[in-house]
Amino acid sequence: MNVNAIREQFPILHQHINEHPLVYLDSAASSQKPRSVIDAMKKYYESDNANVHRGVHTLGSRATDAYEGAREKIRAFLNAKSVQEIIYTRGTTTALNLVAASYARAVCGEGDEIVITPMEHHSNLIPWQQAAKATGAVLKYIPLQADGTITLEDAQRTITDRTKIVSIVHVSNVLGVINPVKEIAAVAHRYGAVMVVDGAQSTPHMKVDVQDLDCDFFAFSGHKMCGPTGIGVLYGKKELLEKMEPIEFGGEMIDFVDLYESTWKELPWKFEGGTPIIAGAVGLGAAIDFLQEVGLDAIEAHEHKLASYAYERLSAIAGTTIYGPGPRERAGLITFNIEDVHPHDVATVLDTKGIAIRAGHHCAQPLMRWLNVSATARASFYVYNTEEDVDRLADALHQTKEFFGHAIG
Ligand code: 7TS
Repeated sequence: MNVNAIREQFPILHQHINEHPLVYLDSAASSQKPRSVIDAMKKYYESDNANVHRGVHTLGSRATDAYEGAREKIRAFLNAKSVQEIIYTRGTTTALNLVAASYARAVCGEGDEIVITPMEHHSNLIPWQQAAKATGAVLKYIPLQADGTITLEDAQRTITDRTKIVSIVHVSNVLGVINPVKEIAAVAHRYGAVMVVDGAQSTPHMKVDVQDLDCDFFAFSGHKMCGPTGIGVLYGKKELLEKMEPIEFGGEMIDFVDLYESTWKELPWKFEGGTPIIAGAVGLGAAIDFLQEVGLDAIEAHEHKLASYAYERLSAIAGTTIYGPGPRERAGLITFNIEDVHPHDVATVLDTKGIAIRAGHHCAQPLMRWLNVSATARASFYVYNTEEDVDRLADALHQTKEFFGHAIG
């Protein structure tokens, strides 16, 4: 993988921030976009823009072809059986809310169980809290080990024949933990439960095969994988989606409407009420082309190397705590704190040196409480980052520590 050639394709990276060359280490929040994605969206607006699924005019069919063509790219990317299993959403949050609002409310009753973990992003936690409150179901947690991982044994102990839904993050946005979702799906299925996977942090960084995982639902966001904001996907097994009711009603999703009754279009459109995010779908299709050209295996290996190097350099800074498992078992991000320096101060000082990291609770407040912190700093890596970026981060952290050390002392 030629990182310099890849960097050339990302216009945003070639600028100075606060008089330093930009080092972007916040891709877990949102990734940057290659020129091919920006150009595909520009071309769509400049030459093909129209509404989809209605016009008989040429632009209408071009827009429909672009929108549906991107769906086929997504199907192939995930190795789903059918494009009917690919529902466009606004992102992971909307995708998970759809499952919680439609599927969970239909299948859960008093005393049934929904199983998640304490490492979930709020997007894979609050929708289940709400569904549990609405149905009388019980929300149960697979406990975390000391290093933030979960074990299959604990999953087996937590999932029972009252469990209707298991919903787990594939890769944690805080701990970098990669969860054994395929094995947990097998346990869920043994008890007749469905397996939902939050793939927001895995899909951009590793090969995902929904048939191999045998998950029932899988959610992800375009903007974390070189695509635009405002577009994401819910994959669902056709037999489940067919039984589910839409949660949004209106144009685009109907078959026949009468004064008191209406019927829905077939999959996937019954879940896509209203004029969809057409340019977003086009951009996501271009992002998938880009990722496949580089190769997901190469991307994963590159990030693993960077994260391992960052782990080594950051562990060498006295007073630094790194959260989550060791470098061998983690994805491409490092969440950490420096003793006696608030993570917001760390991020602010780093910004003065042109380095963008995230600080805060990372939309995982229960996990912050488990870690016994109110916030952390996080550096996350992607296809365009280099070892030099890691060096800049580590050097800047040394300086931050000295700066605050002197200030406190
Ligand atoms: N699930 C996980 C694991 C995530 O990391 C995120 C976003 C979401 C769900 C929600 O995705 P959205 O596209 O619907 O917002 N995570 C982060 C983050 O770590 N920093 O900013 C956003």
